[in-house]
Order: sequence, then structure tokens, then C-alpha cells
Amino acid sequence: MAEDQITLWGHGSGRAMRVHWMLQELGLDYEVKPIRSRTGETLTDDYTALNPKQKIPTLQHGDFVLTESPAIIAYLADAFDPPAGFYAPRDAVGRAKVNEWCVFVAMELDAHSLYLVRRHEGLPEIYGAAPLAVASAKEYYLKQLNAVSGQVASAGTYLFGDAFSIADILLMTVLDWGRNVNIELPGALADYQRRVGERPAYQKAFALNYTDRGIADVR
Ligand SMILES: N[C@@H](CCC(=O)N[C@@H](CS)C(=O)NCC(=O)O)C(=O)O
Repeated sequence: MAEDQITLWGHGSGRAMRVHWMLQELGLDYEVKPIRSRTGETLTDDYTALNPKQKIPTLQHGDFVLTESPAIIAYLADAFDPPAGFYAPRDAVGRAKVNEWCVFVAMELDAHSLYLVRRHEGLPEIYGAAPLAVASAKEYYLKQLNAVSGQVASAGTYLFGDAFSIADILLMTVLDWGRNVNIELPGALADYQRRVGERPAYQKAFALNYTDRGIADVR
């Protein structure tokens, strides 16, 4: 299974970036199908059979198909041997703590905050403009970030100290997204964002995922 072909469907979005980045951290070879959201490319019969949600990203690993970016990177952390310095605990308590941060980032910072801003400020023609909801979501995002600042300040370099994990991948992609909608970060998190942005795997993934945009446009 580990040596089966890996294919990543998705390009140009923060959620696809998470999967590119994890594959780069693991040093894996993979094929990219560079389809994008809202181009019609996710609506074809063939793609809908893979991902009925008609969204990106989707991962194929041999015959195994998986959607949802947090689930995909968690699967990759389980299915492959983590490189030195990558925290991918195999015990229940360790996994639960990583999962706790992953769910927090995916729910509180992504789904309940920035995705709301994206839909109701960035895509009003599809989802409707809702300025009050957008302002409230931005405020909520900043409030929730306090929990993250505290963890980074006490843990050290990454969310779990010196070892990098999938929770950092999720967090960084959300911080980049927040920066992209002009939400300035508190100092400790701005430093974290700079530090994480120096990882070679992040930079390789960024260049692959955002081929038509410079790094400065998103970070
Ligand atoms: N919860 C999903 C969200 C996937 C998602 O919303 N992808 C966006 C691009 S970032 C998409 O494909 N949107 C297309 C659409 O809504 O039509 C994940 O994390 O993978």
C-alpha cells in the first residue's frame, strides 16, 4: 500500500496547499491533477464519482480515495513513516492531543471564521453579502487565536514544541488565509508564521500549489 501511486486533485487553494505540504514533508512522489474550485472542473461526472461534494482537495492512494484536507493529512501521517523532527504520535493520548488542535483549527478558525468571511465577503455573488456576519466572524477569529498564541508561547517553536505536526500545517494555512483577508496577527503568531514559512517543504508546496501567485500575495 505505502508504495501505491498517489494522486492529488486540487490546486490553488489553501485546503489543497495542506495536502501538497504534507506530501512534501514526507518526501513523497505524487501526481497532481491541477483542478480548481468554481471552474466547473469539480463538477464533471468522473470527479463527482471520486468526491460527491465536488470540492478540492481529493487524495487517491492506490484504490483508496479520501476527501477533507484535515483527514487527508492525518491519513498520510499514519500511513507513512514520519521524517525526523515530525511529530506523528502512534499512541492514543498523543494522537488525541494532535487531533484536538486539528479539530480546533478546522472548526473554529476555518469553518466558523474564515470560511464565513470567504463566502460572505469574498463570494457575495454566490453566497450573499453579510457584512455584520463577516465583522463578527473576524472578531471571533481573533478571539480564538488567543488560545493558539498561548499554546505557541508555552510550547516553543511549533504547537508541540520543537517537533512539527499536521496541526501546524492546518494552523499555518489558516494564518496565511487570515493574512490574505487583511487580519493582522498578534506578535507571537506573526513570528510563528515567519518561522513556519521557512520550512523547505512549505516553500516547495507553495510554489507547486500557487503557481500563478507570488508568495507575498498570500502570506
Ligand atoms: N472541508 C473541506 C473543504 C473543501 C473546500 O471547501 N474546498 C473549496 C476550495 S478551498 C472548494 O473546492 N470549493 C468549491 C466550491 O465550493 O464549489 C476540506 O477541508 O477539504
